[in-house]
Amino acid sequence: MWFKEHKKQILIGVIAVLAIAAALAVGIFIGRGKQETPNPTTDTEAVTDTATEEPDTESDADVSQYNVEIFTSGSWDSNGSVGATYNVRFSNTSDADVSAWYIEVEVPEGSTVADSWGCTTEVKGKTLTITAVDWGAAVAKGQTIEVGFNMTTPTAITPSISALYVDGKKQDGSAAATTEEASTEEIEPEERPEPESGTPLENHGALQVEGTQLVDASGAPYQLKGVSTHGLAWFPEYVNKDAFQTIRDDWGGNVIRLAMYTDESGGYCSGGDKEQLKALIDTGVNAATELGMYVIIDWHILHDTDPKINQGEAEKFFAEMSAKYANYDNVLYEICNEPNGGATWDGSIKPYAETIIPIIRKNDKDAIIIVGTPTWSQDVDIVADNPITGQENIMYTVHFYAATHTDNIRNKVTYALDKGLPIFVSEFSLCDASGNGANDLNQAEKWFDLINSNNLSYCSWSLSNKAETSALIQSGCSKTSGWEESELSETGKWIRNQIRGN
Ligand code: DCB
Repeated sequence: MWFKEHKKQILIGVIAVLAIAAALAVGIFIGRGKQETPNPTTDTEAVTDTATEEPDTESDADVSQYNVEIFTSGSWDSNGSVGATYNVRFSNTSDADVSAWYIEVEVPEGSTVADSWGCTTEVKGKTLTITAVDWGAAVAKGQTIEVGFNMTTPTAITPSISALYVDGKKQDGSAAATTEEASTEEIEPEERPEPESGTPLENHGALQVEGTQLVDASGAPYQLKGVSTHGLAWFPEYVNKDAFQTIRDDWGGNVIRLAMYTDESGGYCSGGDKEQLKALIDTGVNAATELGMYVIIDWHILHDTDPKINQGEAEKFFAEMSAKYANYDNVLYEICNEPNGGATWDGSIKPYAETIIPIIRKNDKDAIIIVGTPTWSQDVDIVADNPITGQENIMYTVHFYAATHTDNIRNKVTYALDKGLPIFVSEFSLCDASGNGANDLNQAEKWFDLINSNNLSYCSWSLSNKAETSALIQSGCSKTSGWEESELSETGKWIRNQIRGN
């Protein structure tokens, strides 16, 4: 990445090149080394990682810089394993305040964290993610903060920091490498198949967001109505053109959402076959395109509660998708299905979105990008108080399961719309939040009053015959397209009527 900027700078002028050369010469790009433990009473070595942002080559010689180190301050034997207290010291030597930061540290498999202060921790495989929270998260310029935790490891370790993220931006040398890897200049944009004439896409073209409203190429309000697949890895047979055509012609739908789980079994980041999953997306995108339907590529986080947990993979994935489908006016990107657990808007989701959006924008200047919201995509009120700024064509998800989510979530939607937040109902069903249990059609009606009176777009969960209430196809029916009404579940019949406007 910085190499490209070099090239650009060379074109811009010798002075800028000299400035960068000077900056690199003093080592501001990346420094990494060891230093003495800051606590003389400890017996373990301290490791310092210095990570700096790229020099700001555009305006002045303003160089942001952070210094992060991790060191132990005491260890003990813990039934043959090693327990230790770890401190993470973050110095904000940049000239701007920091509001969120986290680091990744390589640890041996089987490491467990007992308690922490000023941060939360999560061990996944060999990666320990330490996220500053509460008093640890905001670090004013010039300030140093120390957070800590106790961890048990199978063997004694000298921890070292592999990545630093500040306000959603990766800061260390590997960041350049990751971005370089995620660079998609060698990906040829796929040629878009011509949609049939008279299709939704032919009639409405590239969509945009105006205020809270989705509008078509002519600026007229437009509502997307359709279905979401179940997990692509679990129900790949429904990703076919005939199925989508049934949704278009028999149901009156104009959008299909392709749900790709990231962390459940067979997920993109949890052992799933990446090439196979991308091939399914390609099948789905091209089928929808030939039918002139809109299609959402959904990075379906769920078990991985916080989008930043698999952020590195998401960066590469969306770089690749947006390069490949740059010529497709009908592709929408949904970048994090349902953040939950401890994932907050300010601390995780917004910084994540502010990283992913520019990656997509690099290839696709105006695609609709749909951003998940806290608490399984329910807290649109929180987002409305602090939306992403400086970006166009961004929408935010509200998801509901009518037997669980009622007035209080609808009130959030009304509040958010009043504040000007564009909302997309990219997933919902009529039953409870597990995707199962009895439907509450009374609550579902209330939801659709709200949806239709505000012209909100929606996708119903899910196009599958799984033996659960939210599946649109009866579990006894194995047809993967061309369903008779009698082959639809109670949910399927109700949703079909809704989309048809009956
Ligand atoms: C969402 C998820 C979606 C999930 C449905 C129903 O989760 F985005 O992935 O789908 O809503 O729960 C279910 C499938 C099951 C599958 C399971 C995998 O229907 O067949 O086995 O995913 O985990 C929500 C939505 C809301 C809430 C909780 C969940 N909530 N959740 O409000 O508590 O925990 O899955």
